[in-house]
Amino acid sequence: MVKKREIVKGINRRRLLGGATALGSLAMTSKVFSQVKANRDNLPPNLPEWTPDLGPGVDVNPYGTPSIFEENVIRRNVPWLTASAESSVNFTPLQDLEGIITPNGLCFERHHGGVPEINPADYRLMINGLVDREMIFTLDDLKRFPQTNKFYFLECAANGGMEWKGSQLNGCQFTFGMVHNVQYTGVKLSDLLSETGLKPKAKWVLAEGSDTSGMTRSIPIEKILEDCLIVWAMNGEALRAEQGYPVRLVVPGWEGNMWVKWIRRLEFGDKPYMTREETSKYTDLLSNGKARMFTWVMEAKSVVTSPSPEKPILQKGVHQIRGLAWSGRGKIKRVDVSIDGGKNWKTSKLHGPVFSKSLSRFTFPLNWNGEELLIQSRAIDETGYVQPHIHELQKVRGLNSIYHNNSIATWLVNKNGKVENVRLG
Ligand SMILES: Nc1nc2c(c(=O)[nH]1)N[C@H]1C(S)=C(S)[C@@H](COP(=O)(O)O)O[C@H]1N2
Ligand SMILES: [Mo]
Repeated sequence: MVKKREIVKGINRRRLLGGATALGSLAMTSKVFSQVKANRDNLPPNLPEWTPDLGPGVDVNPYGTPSIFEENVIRRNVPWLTASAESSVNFTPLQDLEGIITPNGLCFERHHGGVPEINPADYRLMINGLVDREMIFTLDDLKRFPQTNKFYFLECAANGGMEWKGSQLNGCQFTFGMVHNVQYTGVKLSDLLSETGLKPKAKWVLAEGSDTSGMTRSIPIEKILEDCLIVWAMNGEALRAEQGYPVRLVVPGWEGNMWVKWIRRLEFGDKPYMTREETSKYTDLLSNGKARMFTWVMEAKSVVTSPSPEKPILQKGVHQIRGLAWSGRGKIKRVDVSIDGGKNWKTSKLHGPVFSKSLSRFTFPLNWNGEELLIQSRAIDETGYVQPHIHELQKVRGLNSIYHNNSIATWLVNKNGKVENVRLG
């Protein structure tokens, strides 16, 4: 491998030349197999070429970025899925992540009307309606309350929606990547409400964003008082602009659409507000022509992140099946793994820490001799709920649904080690 330095926008990046360019352009599955060839001069017992190299020094990259060799680990979108880049979605590269934390730069984004740029000095949160005292808080006001630090997953209700009728997208990223899991820092909404007081008639909240989409959702008061947060930080730093800077709502375990970003107002009322997002959108059309609505909870779900369409098996022998599981009802209790399409199940190893309403990591050892496999995972949460088969969901909801597809996926491992997303009959 030939290596040279060049200055790109003041950042010294190590560029790969020749045979290694496949790594940079490694778009999706077709190129996963182009392995980078090692430069023999760098291998033992030789002194590798990087040893005498002092590197660019500490001032070159004041906000750190991943190694250039990781430039394939990025959010990606599906161009045909949405109308424009402003009203769009991209996906978390789950297949490349370890542990349970999603790095801030890799959290999938879903915007219905672009990303506003909000100067925190101009930020205000208004609380009005059926409260004793209507109030307006600055960001600094919010930070004077006792703070809480919590790990939660956020999953879009449409995650896996394209797979409802059959397998469509051949990637772990595109079929499961509308989920992320970060540590939030903020204030409990119940603490803010101890300042404003609540009228006995207050039963619902309207949460309103300040972006162009006019994002508004109704949330029942029980949920608001149970565990909803107003947050300003994720994974130890300020929220990213695309995740709602400077302040967003956190609705643990419930569909992502309710987690209003760039939140400007909470209005308390005595009934649901029946906004567009909970009547025409985020409802499921059933086969009898009626629609399910207010389907808030994200039920237990899991995914094998490796092997997966993006992570083929490269050699025979021992490997670790790795994956993630989560439930909007609480903690994951167990994850089962099958390598024969669900005929036989074995219990995987669940890695701590296991938080409530957070992603959890599981692994399962696999000794592969080059045979075909049908790999599946099945999550069970602390309430005893078992992740269903797609046919169980279709029986209840018909074939027109998009949202809340938490069914078991199947990865077909071919004899050459390549992996495909398939639907079993
Ligand atoms: N103000 C506002 N809040 C919003 C949205 C939006 O477009 N505007 N999108 C919602 C949807 S549909 C989802 S899935 C989540 C996505 O959060 P993320 O971009 O941090 O992943 O934010 C929700 N909150
Ligand atoms: Mo969403």
